[in-house]
Amino acid sequence: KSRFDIAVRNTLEVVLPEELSQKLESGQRVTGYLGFEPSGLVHVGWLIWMFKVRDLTSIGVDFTVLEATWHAYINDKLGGDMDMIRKAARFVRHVLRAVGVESNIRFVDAEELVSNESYWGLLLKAAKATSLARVKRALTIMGRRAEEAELDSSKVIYPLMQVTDIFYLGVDIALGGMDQRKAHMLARDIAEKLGFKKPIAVHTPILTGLSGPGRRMEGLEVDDVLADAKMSKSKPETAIFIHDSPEEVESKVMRAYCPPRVVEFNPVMELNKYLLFQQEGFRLVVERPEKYGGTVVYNDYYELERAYVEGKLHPLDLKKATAQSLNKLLEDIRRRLFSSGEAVA
Ligand code: NAL
Repeated sequence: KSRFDIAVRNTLEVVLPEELSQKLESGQRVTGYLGFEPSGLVHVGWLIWMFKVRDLTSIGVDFTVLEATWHAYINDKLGGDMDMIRKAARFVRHVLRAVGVESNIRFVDAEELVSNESYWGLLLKAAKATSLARVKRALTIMGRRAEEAELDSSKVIYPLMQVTDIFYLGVDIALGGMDQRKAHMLARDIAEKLGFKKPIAVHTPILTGLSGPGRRMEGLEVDDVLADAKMSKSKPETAIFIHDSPEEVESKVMRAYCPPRVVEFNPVMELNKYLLFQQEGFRLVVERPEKYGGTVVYNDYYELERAYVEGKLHPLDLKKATAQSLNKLLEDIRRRLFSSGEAVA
């Protein structure tokens, strides 16, 4: 596999692929980064970007992880308690290590960034180059709707901070879930005007929450649908956390939205596609009594998808097998977390 192939596997989009391949082939040092809001708990959707950080660092990208502490404060995480937010950020470092991210990585926090005096001038320049309407539309990057810009005025500053972070760190690659594309596209659009390089945006899939997409999706832009339907810590009933007990994982998967034959916004199928089948050599083993077709093994995701869409695999059987495999994956991560003595969030 080429470095490019490794960089783009399990992504939904790269803006632009040509820029990425050129950068990777240039022989120059390549930098990348991702920001996250520390919120205490880590759900399985985060494993998707963590695996991608592992991919990028494994091909030699120098990666910065931004612990977006002030951003979490603005977004009302952990009751706005900065001490808690900081602790939650440190915990995520241990999870990243347990996932196998070890080299080519450094961590910075938002407090460090904003303590630099040039940060604020940059933020004002980004604000000058951006309409209020566009900032409001970008609020989906905080998992909120545009109207929520009115809640308190710090919310309007958040998207501007995020693009400022990108310019300030001057990285080649901005990695994030698909829900972050409005920040990344904004950064790309105003970069030239402000004299910065355009970040190459790499977007990973967003897991649908366990209760399914819910509200009607007609007339909404795809990023707004994602922001609304995604698995989220702020809606705990929609999420599987890495510290959930095997019984909890099983009962959550068994209760999940999983319409027969439908793969769109089906969180159980997505767990297979974006997490389980992303592991080297993974196979999904579905154990069924002989009268229901007997045990069947799927060697790749598309085999599974075909069987599911054709109605050859019942949601209940899919759920059982998925829960079992997910528990195995989480068990490995938890074991490595425990052995580093950092099991408690
Ligand atoms: C992601 C977040 C915060 C700041 C960032 C800065 C640069 C690149 C990515 C960043 C967190 C993200 C979230 N908005 O809600 O998870």
